[in-house]
Amino acid sequence: APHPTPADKFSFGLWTVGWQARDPFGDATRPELDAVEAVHRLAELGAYGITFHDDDLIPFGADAATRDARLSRFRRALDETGLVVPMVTTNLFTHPVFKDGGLTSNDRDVRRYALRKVLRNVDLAAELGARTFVMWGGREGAEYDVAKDVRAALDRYREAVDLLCQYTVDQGYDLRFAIEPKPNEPRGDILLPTVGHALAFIATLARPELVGLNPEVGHEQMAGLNVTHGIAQALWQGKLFHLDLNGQRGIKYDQDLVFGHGDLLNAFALVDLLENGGPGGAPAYDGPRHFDYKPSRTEDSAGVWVSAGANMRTYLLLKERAAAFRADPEVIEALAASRVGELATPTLAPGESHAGLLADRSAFEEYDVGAAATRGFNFVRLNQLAVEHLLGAR
Ligand code: 3MF
Ligand code: MG
Ligand code: MG
Ligand code: MG
Repeated sequence: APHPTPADKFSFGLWTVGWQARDPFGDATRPELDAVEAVHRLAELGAYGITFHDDDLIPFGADAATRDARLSRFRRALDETGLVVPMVTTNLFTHPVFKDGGLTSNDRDVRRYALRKVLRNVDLAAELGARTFVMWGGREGAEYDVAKDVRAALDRYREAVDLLCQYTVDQGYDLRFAIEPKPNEPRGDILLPTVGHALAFIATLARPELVGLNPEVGHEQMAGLNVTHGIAQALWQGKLFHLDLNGQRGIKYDQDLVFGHGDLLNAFALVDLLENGGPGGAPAYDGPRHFDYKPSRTEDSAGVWVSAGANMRTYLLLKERAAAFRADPEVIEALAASRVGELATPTLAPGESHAGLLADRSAFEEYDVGAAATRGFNFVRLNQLAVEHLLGAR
C-alpha cells in the first residue's frame, strides 16, 4: 500500500488527534496530548502540516509567559520535524462567553471581544507562515427563531469579515479567509449552514477575493447534501481555499469518522475530483489535504495514531483507485457511451445568438424527440465500473 510523504500535503488539526473523547454523555477516555508529541508523531507518519485553534495550543486566558513558552516549544518541534502550519483558526465556541456566538452574539461587547480574539490569532497565523485562516462559526446561530434577527446577524458577520480582510491588507499579510459551513451542532441552527449559503454570503463582502471556503465532508452530509457536488461548485467559483476531510454516515450528529469510513463511493468521487478533475486530468486542487476527524472514543492512545494513519492511507488508496479507473480503456469507452465529455461542449455554436438557435430547425421543428427520449445514458454500467475499481476487482 502507498506510504504518505510530505509531498502528499496531508495535514491534521491539533484538536483531532488531541481529542480526549469527552462527549455530551461521557468523560474523557484518553489523557491529554502534548502538542510537541503531536508534531513528532504526525511527522513520523508522513504528514506535512499541523493546524490549530488558538486555544488548542495556548490555554484560554494564559498569561504572557505561558503563551510564549507554549509557542516556543511548538516552534522548536516544527523546526525539528519540518512540519508546517498551513492553516490557523480561532476558537469562538468553547468558552461560555461565546454561548450565543462570537461575531454574531446579541451582546455587542461579546462581539468586540470575539473580534479582538480573532485579530490576535490572525497575527499569530501570519507569524507562523499560514496562508489560510479558517472561520467555523459553530456558535453563530440559534435554537429559537424569535431570539435571533438573522438579517442583523448576517450584517454583523459581514462587518466582522470585512474588518478582518481590511486588517490583513493593512498589515500586508499573505493570508486568505476560508468560511467553514455547518448546518447545526452545537447550535440548533448555524448561520451559513451549507457551501451554497456561504458562497452567496461571500459575494456580498467588501473584498470577496480574500474569502473562500473550507468545506467539511461530514458537514455537507449532515445537511443531506452531496459534498462532492458542493466542492465541485466551490472549485468552479474559485473558492476552494482549504477543506476538511472526514467521514459521516447520514443525517445525524457530527461523527467526524476517518475519511472514507462514511460514504466511501462519494469519497472516491471526491478524491477523483481533487486529483484528476483539473484541466487535462491534472489535480483540481493543490492545497493541503486536511483531516478534521475524531479518533473514536473507544480507541486508546495507540489507536489515535492508527486512526490518523488510516485517513492518509485511505486517501492514497482512493487516489490509486481513481487513477486506475481513469486509465481503464473500458471506463474510457463507458464514459463516451454515457456522453460525459459532451457536457463540456457549449450548447450554442461559436458566436451563435438566440436568433441562430431560433433559426435552427434541426433543434426543434425537425428534432426527433421520440428517438432521443428512447436512448439510454448507460450510467449504471459506468458506476458499476467505478464500484469495481473501488473494490479492487479490476
Ligand atoms: C466542528 C469543526 C471545527 C472546525 C474548526 C476549524 C472543531 O464541526 O469542524 O472543528 O473545523 O473549528 O476551524
Ligand atoms: Mg466538523
Ligand atoms: Mg464534522
Ligand atoms: Mg471542520
